Formats: sequence, C-alpha cells, structure tokens
Amino acid sequence: MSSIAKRFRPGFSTVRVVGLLSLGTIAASAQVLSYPDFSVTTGLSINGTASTTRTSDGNVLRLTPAACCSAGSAFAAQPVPFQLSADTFSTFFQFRITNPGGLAPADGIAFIIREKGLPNLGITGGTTGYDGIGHSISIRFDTYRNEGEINNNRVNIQTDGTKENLVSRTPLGVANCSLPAGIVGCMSNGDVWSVWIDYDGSHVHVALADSSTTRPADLIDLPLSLPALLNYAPDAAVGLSAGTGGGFENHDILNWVYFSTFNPTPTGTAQLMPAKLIAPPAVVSQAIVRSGPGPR
Ligand SMILES: [Ca+2]
Repeated sequence: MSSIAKRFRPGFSTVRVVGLLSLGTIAASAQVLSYPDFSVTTGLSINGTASTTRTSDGNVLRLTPAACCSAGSAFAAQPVPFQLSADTFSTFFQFRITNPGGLAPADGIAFIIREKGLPNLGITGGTTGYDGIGHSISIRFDTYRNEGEINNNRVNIQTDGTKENLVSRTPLGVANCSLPAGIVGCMSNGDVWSVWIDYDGSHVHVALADSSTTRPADLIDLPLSLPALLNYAPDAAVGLSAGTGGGFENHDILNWVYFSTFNPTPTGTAQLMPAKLIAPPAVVSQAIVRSGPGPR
C-alpha cells in the first residue's frame, strides 16, 4: 500500500483537496470522516450498547440490539472544526432497522453534532440515546410515537439534548408503521435507507430514501444557527446514537461519511458510496500537489 493510500483508510483524515475532483468541490483542508463499513473503527469512540457485528450487509455498526432498554452511540474520537468562519458540513449514511419486537418497533436513530467535551451518550428509550447530551443538534429518525409526537415514523430536529422539537416530517407520507415490514416508507421496515444531511451555514437540509441511493428532494429545510447551538465553540463532536425501551429493534449503521465542509450530493443524483468517496491514489496525488482552484 502506498503512503497515500494509507492516508485514506477508514477514519478521520485531514485531506488537502482542491479543485473540482470527482468528489465535487471541497474546500482546502477539509476534514473527512469515512467508514465504507465498520470492519475498521479507527477514530471512533463506541459507547453503551453499540458494537460492530457482521450481518448480510457486512460489518455494520449496531447502535443497539433488538432488546429492551438500550442506548448506544459512536462519536468521532477527535473533534471536527466547526466555527463561525466555517460552520458547514455534509454527511451521508445508510441504516437498516431489523427484528422489531416488544411493545412495537422502537425507538430510532439520531445523528448528533454536539459541543466537544460533553457526554457521548444520553439515556435509553424514546430519547434515542440523545437526551442529556447538552449543547447540540440532533436529527432524529424516530420509529416510535411517544407522547406529543405526531406519529411513529417521523424525522425531527431537536436541540440541546432535550425534547425541544423544532420540526417533524413524515418520510414518504407514511404515518402508520405499527407493522412496518413490507411497507415502503416505514423507516423500521428492514430496508436499507439512505440519509443525507447538509448544513450550508444557515439552513439544515435533510433528505432520505428507502432502498435507493438517489437523493430525493429535501424532507426538511430548516433555517437554523448551529454555532449558537454549539455554544460558539471552535470545534464539535459528531456521531450517531440510538435507543430502545419496551419496544426495540436492531439499529444498524452500514456506512458513514462526514465532511466538515458543505459538500451536498445534488437532488436527483446517485450518491457515491463512502468507499468510492475515498479518492484513488491518482486523484489524491493530483489533489495534494495543486495549491489553487482547479479547472472547471
Ligand atoms: Ca419517539
């Protein structure tokens, strides 16, 4: 393996990527976290009930097993830059939820950006391992209807590790997923779901697709100031969590890529899987030797 290839093992890399590459336009010195799968978890802090396990999808990150009263998370062990001059990010991951049981399929997955130094894991149950985290934002993929929630298949945004609910939207308009198996649009239906989350400095964009890697129109487009939510800290911690209670399910993350810059996959475009986002040596070499904007 070349020294360049070694730099792109799964995990965090500070990559000097300039110009218009196959990855799209990425600012210089973008920090990238890339896990094509979870056979290697270098750079991750894995907490609570989370673990890696092998399934038909390969080596996945199982945030919780299908068992009562679990909470698990995985956060990047190193902080990502996040400040007023560069307060953007883009991320993509795929999840699959299986073996629902107990009271009902529950409880869901949360993508989290929080102030560094705060807890890596909240509490179990309907809070999906998020409540108790502190200064943060969570985009939650909620599969169980708790009190005050619109249904058992919603995507919502919460902040500061509390139940403050900024917005709730229903994927594909499917609002009843008590028996999700075989129902297209139920996040707990056992399908592979693709998730795109982007922050352009003023709006949070969330899109997700059932059994497709082509980005659909945004489900959520919410004006929000993330620096204020993160207590204006110069960097942040980023990760995923899940929880279960009297209802449960396996919450599996199949892959994950995170850019500390705004690097969205355009609507209607097929997502490059994280493995393919890891630039081949030829492209990396080109990126490293150049120091200015590339040709368009
Ligand atoms: Ca819920």
